[in-house]
Amino acid sequence: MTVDVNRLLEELGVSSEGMSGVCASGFREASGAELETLNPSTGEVLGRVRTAARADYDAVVDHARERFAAWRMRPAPRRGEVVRRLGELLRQHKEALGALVSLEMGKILSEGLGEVQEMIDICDFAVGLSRQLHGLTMASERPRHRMMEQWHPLGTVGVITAFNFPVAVWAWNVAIAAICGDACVWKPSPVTPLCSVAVQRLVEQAFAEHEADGVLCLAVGGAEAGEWMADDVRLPLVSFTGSIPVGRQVATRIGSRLGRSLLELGGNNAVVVLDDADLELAVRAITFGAVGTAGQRCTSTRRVFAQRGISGQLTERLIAAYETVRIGDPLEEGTLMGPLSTREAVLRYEAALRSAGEEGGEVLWGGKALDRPGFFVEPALVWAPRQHEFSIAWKETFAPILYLFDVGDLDEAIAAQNAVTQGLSSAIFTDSMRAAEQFLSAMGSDCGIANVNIGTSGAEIGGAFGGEKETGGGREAGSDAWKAYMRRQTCTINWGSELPLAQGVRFL
Ligand code: UN1
Repeated sequence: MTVDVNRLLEELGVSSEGMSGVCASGFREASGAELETLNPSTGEVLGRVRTAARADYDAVVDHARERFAAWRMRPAPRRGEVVRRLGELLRQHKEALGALVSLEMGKILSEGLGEVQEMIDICDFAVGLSRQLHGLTMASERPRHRMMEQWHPLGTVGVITAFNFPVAVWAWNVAIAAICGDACVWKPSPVTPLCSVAVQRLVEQAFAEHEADGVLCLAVGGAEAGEWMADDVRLPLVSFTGSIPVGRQVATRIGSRLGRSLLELGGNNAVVVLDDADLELAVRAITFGAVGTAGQRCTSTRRVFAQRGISGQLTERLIAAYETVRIGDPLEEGTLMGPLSTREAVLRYEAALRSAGEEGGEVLWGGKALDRPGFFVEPALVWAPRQHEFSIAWKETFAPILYLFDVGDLDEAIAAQNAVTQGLSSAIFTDSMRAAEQFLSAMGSDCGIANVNIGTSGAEIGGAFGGEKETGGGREAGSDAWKAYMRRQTCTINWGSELPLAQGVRFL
């Protein structure tokens, strides 16, 4: 299907003429090197975006910091009104933005639209939350004293996002940070700059209408711009979504200046399938988890631990499901798997499958790059030997490769699942209440997300999203994840006429 990128950009308010001149932020033209973005379905150039040079980046951060001074004094429910407007604009432009995500990132249209829906949902959530940034009142041990905590805006937040969710992860961070009273500077992935420019145009419209322009800024750039942010003492918090190796570097740099980091790094997510599982559900969930988004979600299913009684049947049914997966143009109706995002990703896919073969894995389905333009591969199902003898399964390969392991029982499955260094998402398929509860218990899954009878990917925004161990420990989106974007202040007020000291200390 031919979708004209210029038409999409125009619908989103971005003039294609100006593309080479954008975009540090609305108020300033960028002057850094030009970035080429490719259509992963064809390998052809989709557009060019000028990156922020160091001077542009510095000006953008200073600008956002100036705007923060006023923004933090706007009452939170009034800040919510601006985010509500952004949500309305996203609703209006859902089709065009969803299609642009599909075109530039390569996920199928229904997932592109789903990603924009996730943005709309988090805006709605943030609007409600803007009236609920509650603190506690604590009982003071001293007479005629009151203790309370309050939450204040933190400052200007750096948000570094990945190519695989080029717009939704930004929204999780920024919709919440904005109602919390923070200003933000966004550095998107250099693989998907057009998506970020389009979102920034909608942001500028919503925020200008409410006299809040410049609160949310954009600085397009590559790894170097990420380092500027990590080292930048003007940014009290940097939220980073990306790989574990890069996250380690980012966290180390932020840590050395004693800044705060919010990390959402890789996963190596497993599904446990017990003998009593509803295989219909398990097969659909595993196929979506492993093949959906071409295996490029941090929540993608990478490992399956199947109990021996059903492992043969499960494997057969997975092969049958994989046979029906149509690979192709992500914008075409009926396609279930688009391309990988880059040529390098195809090489990493091939290298992982070579290692799997060398270590005794057997490819049961797929496993080859497609001989056509663009970065297409087949989804791969790999029968794997024991996990501790199969080192490739300990790493996250951002591609549709699924390793299938046999296990004897639930304890063995949980131990194998938890053995890896990542800890993002996990799932169990069982009809046994006891097994499900054990999986969710303190001796169960060690991941930030643990599901029963649904897969590892596709979390809703209402929960806190993130994971343990090398996944980085950060939590974004719903629940009380907003606290990461604010500073907590504990206040004790003496309304009496004496000065009793705490802990019974006597002095003077
Ligand atoms: C990511 O891959 O970085 O749970 C985020 C999911 C999506 C978000 C994934 N809601 O799969």
